[in-house]
Amino acid sequence: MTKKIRVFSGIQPTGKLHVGNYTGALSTWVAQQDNFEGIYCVVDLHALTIPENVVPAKLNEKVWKAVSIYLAAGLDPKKSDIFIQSMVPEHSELAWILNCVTPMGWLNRMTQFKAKSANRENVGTGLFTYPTLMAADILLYDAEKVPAGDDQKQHIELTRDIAERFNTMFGKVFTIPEPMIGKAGARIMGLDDPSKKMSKSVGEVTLYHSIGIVDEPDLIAKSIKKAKTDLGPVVVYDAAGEGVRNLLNIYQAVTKETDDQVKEKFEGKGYGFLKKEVTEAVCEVLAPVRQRYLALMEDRAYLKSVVNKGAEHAHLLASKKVSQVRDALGISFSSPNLEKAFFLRKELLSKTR
Ligand code: AQP
Repeated sequence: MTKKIRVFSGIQPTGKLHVGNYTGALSTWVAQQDNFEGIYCVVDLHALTIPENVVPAKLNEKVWKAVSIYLAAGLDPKKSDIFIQSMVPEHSELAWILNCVTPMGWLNRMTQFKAKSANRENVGTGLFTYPTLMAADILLYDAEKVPAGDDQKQHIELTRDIAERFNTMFGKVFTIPEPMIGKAGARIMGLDDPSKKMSKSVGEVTLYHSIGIVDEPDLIAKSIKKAKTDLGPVVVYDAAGEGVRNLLNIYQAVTKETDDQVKEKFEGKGYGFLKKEVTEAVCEVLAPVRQRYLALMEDRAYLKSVVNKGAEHAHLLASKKVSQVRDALGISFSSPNLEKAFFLRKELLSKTR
């Protein structure tokens, strides 16, 4: 039997998960789950990087919603590990170590930091070092591929640079991962402003900005109806402006039709027809996900059993990797009471959750 390729990916529970998260990430995870050894987590520690947006009770709920969406989209916990990032403390430990080997100049170049820190008065250091936590997420598991949307390409390239730098300085510890970015659906833009990426946090507060993965079909239809199009009356495929291009892209990402098929279907057609077809195609894919999601949200015990199992395996892999890292750095000291401390912490957590 050939060894499966190990992949890691995650989504931040920062708002309303949208069709871009589905086409850019989730749908690839699901499509490849028989071929890959998948490790997928809800990256709640990343969601702390803009603390003004953190409302504890809401964050907790968003984490469970994201777990439900992973499962409702078709991830099978028998085939992939599904867990919550903060359940595995090695993510934070490795992130600190990687912060120490990452030059500030590398982080300064990150376009997502520039975009997310712009017009913000208080920018936490966590937002600046977000990419090193992401590098830790990936490198902890020796992931060979990282399926993600186009916006994460720069962070995955940085992860490769950090891993190579560490390996050169302290010996070969990390596998160098590769980005796995699809074509259609790797960058879905906002319906209300197609010059900007569709975003979870914007979608949560701005009606008709996004298509939520578990939005009601009526809301999806209304949002697409209100989507910005071009000035001309009909679709001109090769010269489509950003609004029409975005709708064509969404259609292609959910139907998997070829460029030629999409062109033939919409060339010279009015925007009303385009919007109707996009709505039907999106609802066909997302309506069953919504049904499964609603049922899963009623079964917290099952969700907990899934993430417990996923975290147990992830923790095993992560603790091995951190031991290697500590050995390489000469800091392999362990507290004699570590196991007892972990046990106590587990007890406390199970009482508070
Ligand atoms: N608009 C998008 N089109 C295609 N893929 C996208 N992804 C995100 N937005 C789009 C992909 O979804 C995965 C999870 O994203 P993330 O949680 O890491 O955060 P993000 O890229 O910062 O996503 P958002 O939606 O823009 O969140 P907020 O609003 O919280 O900042 C990744 O694979 C990402 O590429």
